[in-house]
Parts: sequence; structure tokens; C-alpha cells
Amino acid sequence: MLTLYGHPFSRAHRVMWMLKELGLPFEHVPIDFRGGATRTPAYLAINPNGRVPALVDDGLVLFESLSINLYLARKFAGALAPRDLVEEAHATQWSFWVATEVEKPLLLAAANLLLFPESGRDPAQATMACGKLDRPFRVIDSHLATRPFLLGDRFTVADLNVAAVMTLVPIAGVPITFYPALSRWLDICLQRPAAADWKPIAFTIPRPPTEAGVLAMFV
Ligand SMILES: N[C@@H](CCC(=O)N[C@@H](CS)C(=O)NCC(=O)O)C(=O)O
Repeated sequence: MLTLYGHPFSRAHRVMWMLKELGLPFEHVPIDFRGGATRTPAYLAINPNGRVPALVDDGLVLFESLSINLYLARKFAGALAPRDLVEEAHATQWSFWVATEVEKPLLLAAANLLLFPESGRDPAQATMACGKLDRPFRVIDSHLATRPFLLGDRFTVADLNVAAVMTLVPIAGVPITFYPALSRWLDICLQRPAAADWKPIAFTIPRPPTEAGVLAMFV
């Protein structure tokens, strides 16, 4: 029995996408991290970080969205799973890469392009954050220029993890036209039926009244 904690407009959507790709039934506990529900003793016993998502699989408790997806890929196998040690190494590499090289500047760009209330947006911060994205975006663009997907010719958990973080690109209008292979690949990934929820999720992200509020939620 799988139980996923976290509202779809949080990073829980990454795991929901994976569970849907795998066609796995799961119990969804859509707790909302804005109302204190992630700080209750009951939830802290599941994820002591007080963050969502968390996944419980028959008593195994996991946090960290991207590593949950790597676990699900490995456990339930199928086309999304790495086929050998080399593919597994690359799936891990791209997952760490997106979390460390992309996620933070992307959130900062998205916050200053869209997520902050208009009066709190700082175009200079948005430009600076987009500038920081140039190096990782050039890396993935050049990688995807010679292959359709990150591990080669099929969509895998590596694509899912990276694209799930990059859902903020179209949501916030982060410019990626300079990176044609990245643009093409991201479109293809986000159009997958199991990713369909990203659109409604995207446009219901609440805008807290203060910059500090947004940073507390997303960074
Ligand atoms: N690295 C974690 C980040 C989880 C995270 O920051 N979740 C946010 C929602 S998207 C959260 O729970 N924020 C509430 C808080 O920090 O109190 C992951 O990818 O699972």
C-alpha cells in the first residue's frame, strides 16, 4: 500500500506524476503545507523535516521527491526504470544535477517573474537568476541535441525528475528559446498524459502577500 502526503501544488506533484506513469494505485493525503499541517507531531513523525512530499510504502517512509521517484522506478521497474548500472548512475546524476544546479535559480526567476505579487517582483533579480540558469541550460541543451531523452531513446525517471522541476519554466515564462533541444524535450515531457496535472497545479499556486512568504514556501 502506497500513501503520498502533499498537496498537488507542492513538490508532491513530482511523485504524483511518477505514480501515474507507473499506474500505481495510492492513497493521497493532500496536506497543505501553508496551514501548519506539516508541523503537527503526527506528520513530523512521518517527515521530521516538516515538508512535503513524503511517501509511505508498506512501512517504508521516504522523503525527498526526486529520490522517492528513483526508488519507485527501481522497485516497480518498467520502461521508466534504469536498465543497468550505467543508466542508474546517469538517472542519479541528472536528478542531483537538477536539484543542485537548476532548482534554486529557477525558483528565484519564477518568483520574480510570476510567483511574487506584482509589487514584490524585481526584474533585476529575475535577470540575474535567468543568467545563473544559462550554464546548466546550455549543458542539458547540448546533451539533448544528440538524443531525444536524457538516457537515450526512451523517457525515463531521469527525464521525469528533471522535467518535473522544470515545470516552473513554462509556468513562469522563463525564457528558454535560446535552448532549442531543451525546449523541444520539455514540451514533450510535460505533454505526457501522466503529467497532465501540472497545468491546473501551476495556475493555482497561491501568491502569498510577501516576498518572505514565497521564499518560505518554495526555497
Ligand atoms: N527537497 C525537498 C523539498 C520539499 C519542500 O520544500 N516542500 C515544500 C512544499 S513544495 C514544503 O513542504 N514547504 C513547507 C515548509 O518548508 O514548511 C523535496 O524535493 O522533497
